[in-house]
Amino acid sequence: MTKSTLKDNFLWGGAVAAHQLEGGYNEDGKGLSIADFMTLGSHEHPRKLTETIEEGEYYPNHKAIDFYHHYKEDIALMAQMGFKAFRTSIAWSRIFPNGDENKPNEAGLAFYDKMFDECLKYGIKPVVTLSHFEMPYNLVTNYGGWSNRKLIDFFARFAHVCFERYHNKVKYWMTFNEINNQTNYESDISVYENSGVKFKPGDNKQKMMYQAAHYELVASAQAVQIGHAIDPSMQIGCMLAFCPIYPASSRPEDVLFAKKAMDARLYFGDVHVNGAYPNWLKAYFENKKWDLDISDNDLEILKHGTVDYVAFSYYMSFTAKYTDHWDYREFSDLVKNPYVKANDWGWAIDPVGLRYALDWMTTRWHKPLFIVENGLGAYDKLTDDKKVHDDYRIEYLRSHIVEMKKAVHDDGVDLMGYLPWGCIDLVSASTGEMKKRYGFIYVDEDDYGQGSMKRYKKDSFNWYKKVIASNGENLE
Ligand code: BGP
Repeated sequence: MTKSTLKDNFLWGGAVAAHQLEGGYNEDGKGLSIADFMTLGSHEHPRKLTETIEEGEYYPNHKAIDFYHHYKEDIALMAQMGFKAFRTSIAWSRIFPNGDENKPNEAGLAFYDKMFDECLKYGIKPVVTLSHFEMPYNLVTNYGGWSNRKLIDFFARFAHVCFERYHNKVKYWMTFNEINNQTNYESDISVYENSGVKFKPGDNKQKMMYQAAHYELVASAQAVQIGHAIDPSMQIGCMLAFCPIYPASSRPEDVLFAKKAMDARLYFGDVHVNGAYPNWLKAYFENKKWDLDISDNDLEILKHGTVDYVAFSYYMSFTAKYTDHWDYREFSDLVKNPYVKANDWGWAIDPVGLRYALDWMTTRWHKPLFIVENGLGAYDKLTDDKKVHDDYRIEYLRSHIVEMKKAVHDDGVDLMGYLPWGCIDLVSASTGEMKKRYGFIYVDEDDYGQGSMKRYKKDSFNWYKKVIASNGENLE
């Protein structure tokens, strides 16, 4: 047999997040999280962020796919596919229902013990995100989310409890999911999901975003130090949403603008990896004359809490055009790329962009990389004989794996693993829909939580099983 491109211990598997699949939103002492206040939306109508749980509204994360009660069955299916790793998050409000308590909720901790044990039983390594769009809601109402410095301590306590409790079971961690998504600060939902910050009219959104992000970066660096002190064998990474931003043309202004737009979206990685803000951003803050709360002690913490690896999601690329300002705005500066197609939600399908991402990050950060999300959201049809013929998903994943292998083989990228998003169908983060499906496993449930909740293997299930068994050599 020829040697495969990917290393022998390459982590094949899949990824999910607690609030998008667990359900059980108020069971065993769980507190309400920000996701519990997000209604069902669609591609056309954004999800509403309500102040209370309103009658007559549907909140899809309350039930999700009820993994809280189905986890054994679901993990058994993942084991059948040959998963080496399973990425999920720990719902912060299961452990600290209000976020600001001194003592954790034992029932919440016990759930993750059982769930991780179930993974380990099959040799599946848990890969865990500490904060994935699901902070306790009390931290929003009583503290203003991450606009408040106090959250650094609350997060440190949460991280400490998780590392202490699970360090023998979980070796791969990430601090904040897609921490850089909030650079899209014109979108209320992005900043709310990342930071629990709700804007009021007249707020300087951009400044508030940088402040909240700073506290998160400090909290992340602190968590890395806490984790390493508890158990140096734990690998603690950051997690970025990587969307290459191509220039719309070879016009020098477009090229420079696209570069600056990428810097703005990815400076988080510079801070996580280098332990310091990049020069351009220091200059930017100075020129803005903002009175940001960034202390010398914070900068020390950043310096000593650099990450072990960089994890990232990759779904799509963007293309940007310079107009009359150098501040990149996701809402107004993006243009359609004529060279790539898009899915039904308008997300560009660009496998070459994945190789670009891997190459770009390796050149810039020289760290091991971990693909912890990638996939195609699509409408699936369950046939009368309970099959799902999702050849479009197979094609999407295959083409991305081909480019991923080129990045390893031709560009020398140090890649830890590949964990496609939503390995089992779950609630969409952006729209709250069930019908935007990613899974290898179909869950019989509609947007309103109706259905048998039965699980069915899609065609992609057997395909992915072969991919894993051959360590990525058999993609047919
Ligand atoms: C990322 C999030 C995930 C996930 C994924 C797909 O931004 O980290 O939580 O949901 O995107 O997005 P969506 O669910 O909106 O299709």
